[in-house]
Amino acid sequence: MSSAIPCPDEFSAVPAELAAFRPKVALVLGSGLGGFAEACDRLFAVPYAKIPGLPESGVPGHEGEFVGAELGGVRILLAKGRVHYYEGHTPREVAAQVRLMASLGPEVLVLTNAAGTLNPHFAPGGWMMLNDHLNLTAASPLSGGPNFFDMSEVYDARLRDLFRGLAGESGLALHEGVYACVPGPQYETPAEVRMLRMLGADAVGMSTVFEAIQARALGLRVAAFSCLTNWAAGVTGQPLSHQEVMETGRSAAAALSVLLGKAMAKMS
Ligand code: 8IG
Repeated sequence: MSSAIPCPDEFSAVPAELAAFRPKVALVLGSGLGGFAEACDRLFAVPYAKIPGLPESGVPGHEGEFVGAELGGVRILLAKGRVHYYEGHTPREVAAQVRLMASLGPEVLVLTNAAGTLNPHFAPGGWMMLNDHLNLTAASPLSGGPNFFDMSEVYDARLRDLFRGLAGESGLALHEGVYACVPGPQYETPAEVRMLRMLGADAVGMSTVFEAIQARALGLRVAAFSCLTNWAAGVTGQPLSHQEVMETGRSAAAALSVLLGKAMAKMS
């Protein structure tokens, strides 16, 4: 059990309900995945805007609130919405949400995102569990320390075993692969997509990696999932739309809810 990390001075006034909550699991919901919250028994909600020190998002589909809830009899803290590097926030600001959640003492952080698929065997509409990442932003939330942090197992192998087993039992096709994080905000050119495939990436997106780095540096065990919403540019010749991303996310959220619900009691 990881002990609660003292809430850093950067959050001067955390609303009482949130400050007193002791989640076992923290979960960040990405684009279009906010619907997951409906699968949980909601205890309270706190809009990000009520938490001084937390940056605010302006992207549609990122509602911007913490929800304290129960799922499978386990306390879970949901972060509905995140801020992104491409909005002009620093990597440290992007990871502020994780530092706040970590201060409440969860053992596990589950990160979700919407991403483009680069792997011809991973069709849109499916889920990919991250087994590693490529940080292609040339930036880090740990700038200034801790330095030389070990990154040999960012995405916890035991959690991956757990999720792989549960997905198999429930007939959910769960791919596993490498997520490349790019700065954005624009999508890739076809040449960039070819480059990413040569580098060994299976999916590409603009989030998650700073949060995973921050969480590991604070001693949390991390699992992460990409909802594959589109073929990356140039794979099919179709242009990408944010609308399509949101719709695919909503229907795929149900499948992940089932998986997380089953995993909840076993994540220790
Ligand atoms: I959803 O194809 C989603 N996010 N960079 N490329 C990048 N980010 C994405 C993509 C994509 N799809």
